[in-house]
Amino acid sequence: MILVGQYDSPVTRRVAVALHHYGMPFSRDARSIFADAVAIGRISPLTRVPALILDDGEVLIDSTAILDHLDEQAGDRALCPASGPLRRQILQLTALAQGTMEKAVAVIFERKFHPPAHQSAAWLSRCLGQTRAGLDELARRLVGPFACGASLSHADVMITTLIWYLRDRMDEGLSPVAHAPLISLADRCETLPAFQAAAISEFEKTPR
Ligand SMILES: N[C@@H](CCC(=O)N[C@@H](CS)C(=O)NCC(=O)O)C(=O)O
Repeated sequence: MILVGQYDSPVTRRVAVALHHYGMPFSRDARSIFADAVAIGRISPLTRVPALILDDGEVLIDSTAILDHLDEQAGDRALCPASGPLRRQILQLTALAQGTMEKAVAVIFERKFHPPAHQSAAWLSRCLGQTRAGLDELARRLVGPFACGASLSHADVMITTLIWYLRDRMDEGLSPVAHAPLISLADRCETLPAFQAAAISEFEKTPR
């Protein structure tokens, strides 16, 4: 399998963490969605990452759909049970963290693609508010010791890759006080072998 995408993409990194956690061998295509947009667009029609190229050449897109396939292969080791209330809880918390990432990305892309005079203050303020609301709600819903209880799940992975992204890219949004439980969960997860194996190399950190 080939995982397409750089690890500064929280959704790409969450697939990588799951692959390492499941012990599934894979190689990387770490070309950039910006510098290598044409090449990435040939693999992934929306020019977005992650994509996962399976051994028979089939290309899967979208982290949630990719993980759905990997979880099926992982069986009992899956980071989300196949059914039941815990599955619902994990999927909801993961969706909240993923949605929070999308609102942060909207802020970062507005600033990246528009010079300050052309940026919409109303849009930035809305997206920043949504980012903060997502973080507040995530902090409120954490169960402990992991996000949804006793074991690591996709929710922990998405929260951890999100926190890395926010710390790297935005000076506002993440509060060391209000969001302390999220930060300490992420710091703990970052020490686990699957996260360390998916560490972010210097070359894949987009300059601010
Ligand atoms: N829902 C998708 C989101 C994918 C996504 O937005 N990826 C970003 C990187 S974090 C991307 O490739 N953006 C490039 C673009 O939208 O032009 C997933 O979970 O895989």
